[in-house]
Amino acid sequence: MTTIPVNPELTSPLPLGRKGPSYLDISFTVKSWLLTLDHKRIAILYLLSMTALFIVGGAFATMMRLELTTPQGDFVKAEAYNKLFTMHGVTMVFFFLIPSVPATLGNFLVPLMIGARDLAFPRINLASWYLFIIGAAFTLAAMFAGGVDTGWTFYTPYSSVYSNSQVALAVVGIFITGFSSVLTGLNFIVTVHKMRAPGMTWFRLPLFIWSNYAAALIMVLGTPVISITMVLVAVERLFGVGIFDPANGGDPVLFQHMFWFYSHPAVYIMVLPAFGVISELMAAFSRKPVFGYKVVAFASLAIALLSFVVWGHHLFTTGQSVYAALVFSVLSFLVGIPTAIKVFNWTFTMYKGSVSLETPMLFALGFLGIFTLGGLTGLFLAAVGLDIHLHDTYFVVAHFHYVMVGGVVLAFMGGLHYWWPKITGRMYNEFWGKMSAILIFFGFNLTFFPQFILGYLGMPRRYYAYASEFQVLNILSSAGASILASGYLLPGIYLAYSFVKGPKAGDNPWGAKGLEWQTSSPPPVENFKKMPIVTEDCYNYPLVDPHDLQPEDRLIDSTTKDDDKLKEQVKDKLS
Ligand code: HEM
Ligand SMILES: [Cu+2]
Repeated sequence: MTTIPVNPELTSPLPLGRKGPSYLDISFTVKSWLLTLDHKRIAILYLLSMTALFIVGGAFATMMRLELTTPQGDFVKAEAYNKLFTMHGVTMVFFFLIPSVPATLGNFLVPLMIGARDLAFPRINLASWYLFIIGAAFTLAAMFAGGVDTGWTFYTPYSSVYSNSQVALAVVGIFITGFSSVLTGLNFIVTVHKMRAPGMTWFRLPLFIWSNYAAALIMVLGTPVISITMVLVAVERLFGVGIFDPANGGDPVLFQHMFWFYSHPAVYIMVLPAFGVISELMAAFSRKPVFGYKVVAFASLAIALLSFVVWGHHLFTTGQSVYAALVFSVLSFLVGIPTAIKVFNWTFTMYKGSVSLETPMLFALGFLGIFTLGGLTGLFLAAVGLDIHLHDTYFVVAHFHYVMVGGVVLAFMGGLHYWWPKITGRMYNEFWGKMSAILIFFGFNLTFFPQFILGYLGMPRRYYAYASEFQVLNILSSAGASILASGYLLPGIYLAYSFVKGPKAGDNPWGAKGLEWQTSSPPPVENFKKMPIVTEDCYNYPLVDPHDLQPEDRLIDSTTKDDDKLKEQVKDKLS
């Protein structure tokens, strides 16, 4: 078993980490944050910067939905609209969805969950954040310098030769951010291999770790491809070398192969860590081990591998050969198998469990419904014949928002609420949390479900104006978007309030399993005061009726100075 050299000072059995400052309290200067090597602080830096970028991307979306409430272009003209949807897509995909769960929750939790004191390479972790910020700065600069109008997919030769917008700046930004992603992936892989606490065998790893590990493999193997692709676009653009432009002897479809060879797996960089969050939530709020633990773990790896061989389903309408289309279609259907296994296993986890519907679980249930619909509509698109009809319509827009925004953001919100007391040491307001989950669920469906119908009826994507027969459904969609936006804004308010004034949370407010709940909230700098030793499988829940766990039980009387009393209190709550 792997053992880690432990500072003898840290092995003294301090009671529940009440002594010694937490990672938040140790020092609060700007310098201590910007130069921190602590994975927990770096996670917070990511959380703050990604929230800001999410707001930027959201502002563009608001303007698009405003434009689309009427059939004519009243609010912005065609060119401005092209820039809006491009910048919305670029910000959301490259700077929010891809890094979101791994860089925030993953960064915070991977070391804690495996009983390590940090990631394997803390300095590289900090460097990853700086690369992310520099990349984002370049791309934002492109927006302020006049915007980009190619769509987030940068299809050539338009992007490489003909567009006169700020493509070069934007692709440089994406190129730099790619390094951040590769370094984070490497850090996770090495950490999971090398830093597990004694007794933490591979098959005792929480499923959140398995899914982040699988996503890290994709990050490391796939990201260099998109980075090279972006360099090639810039080279053709700046130096006129014929790579993708047929007028110069290039091949525009080559770009699509390279782009989707990364960008399809990338959807699993987004969604696998989200799957991991859902596994943790299902176990904790059903108080049962995840049904079929090993199958779910291997399903993550299977998804990661299969994700690399289906990119051609984005090229069905490019004149690809019938045989290629057939193979890509069949392979795409295969990805559905491990994914469906996960959905079934989460559902079985709830069966005969003691399910309690706290905010994180509401988000998880919303995820299950929305993600399943998103995945099933992927099967429609993977069927070549249907895709010829649905390609480049709003059906595709609805599909990927169901999986990515519905799936990933709901899981992210569920995870953020679940681990919030651990991250901040304080409880959020349950009533407002539930309100947010409900608003997001209804707002989301009202926004995107009409788009399935619009696409099926033939409304093309990426247009600033449309035939007037599509107006009713578009108004519904815009109305839904404003409900959705309010659902996203709420947590910004009550979580910020909780951080300052929320009631103090206990070390394990949910009575959950997992090493992260065995240290204090918020954790000390070195994560654990005592080296944890793992003696049982994860999700080994004691048989307690969770309905006995009242909201007050989630809080510990922090005024008690008596450590033994505190220990008793925690024990009572856990047994
Ligand atoms: C698991 C999460 C998934 C995510 C995050 C995801 C994401 C996306 C995205 C971003 C697009 C739009 C690309 C564009 O802008 O053109 C897309 C399109 C597509 N997706 Fe998915 N997808 C997922 C699952 C699936 C599955 C399971 C399948 C097949 C079984 C699938 C099949 C397709 C196809 C065929 C298209 C192309 C449609 C077209 O452009 O005509 N997707 N997906
Ligand atoms: Cu794909």
